[in-house]
Amino acid sequence: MSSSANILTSDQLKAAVGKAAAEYIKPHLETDSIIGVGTGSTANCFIDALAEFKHFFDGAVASSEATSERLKSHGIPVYDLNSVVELEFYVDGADEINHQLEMIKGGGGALTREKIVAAVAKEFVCVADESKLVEVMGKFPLPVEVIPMARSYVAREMVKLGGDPVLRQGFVTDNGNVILDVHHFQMAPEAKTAPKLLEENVNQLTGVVTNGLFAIRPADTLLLATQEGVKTIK
Ligand code: ABF
Repeated sequence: MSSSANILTSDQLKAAVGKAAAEYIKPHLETDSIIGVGTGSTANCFIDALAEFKHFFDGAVASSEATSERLKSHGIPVYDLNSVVELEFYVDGADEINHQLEMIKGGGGALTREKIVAAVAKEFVCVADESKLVEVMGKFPLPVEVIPMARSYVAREMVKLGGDPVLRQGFVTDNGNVILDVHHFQMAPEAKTAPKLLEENVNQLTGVVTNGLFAIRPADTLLLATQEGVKTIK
């Protein structure tokens, strides 16, 4: 048998980390607990694993319509964030994450709702496979959610900041806005486009709803699926 037979596929890594996240939060669940749940294929694996424990907690807040549907299909009640005071955990994937646990998110277009739910949660648990862990972020284009009438203005400002914006074609967010995917930002710690600074500067532009950098509020915990197993990084 060749050694490649033992290499886990991307789907197997996602399934492993989804299960690990459900097990990570399980000891903290109370019958009245509400969990924040993210969007994407890794978050979907978490939802599927969480369903096994659905009798140990009350319900969830979803970061997208797609997640809401998936939670409901498992019989997990979905709450509006405005009716919830506290979320112990928010579990979600990322497009890139660095060693400071700062992330680029929003490849799936749900960045604004993801950032809102994350803001309420006490602990942000990022679930990712090892392909997402990088030294310097920026290879993955930074998603920026923009009010439609501000699209061209914000695109010109992105160019001034050194980025290369591309309108995500045929895509409207759950909030009725458009996404600019901004390429070529180099987010080295000493750069003018270092993650926290860039997050702040892009968010200050009129017409920007939010951007996909999660650096001001990074993840608290990274569950990283590797070929050697799931690692917990704080
Ligand atoms: C969400 O899902 C996003 O913020 C990110 O864009 C994406 C990652 O998706 P996947 O887990 O499918 O790679 O968490």
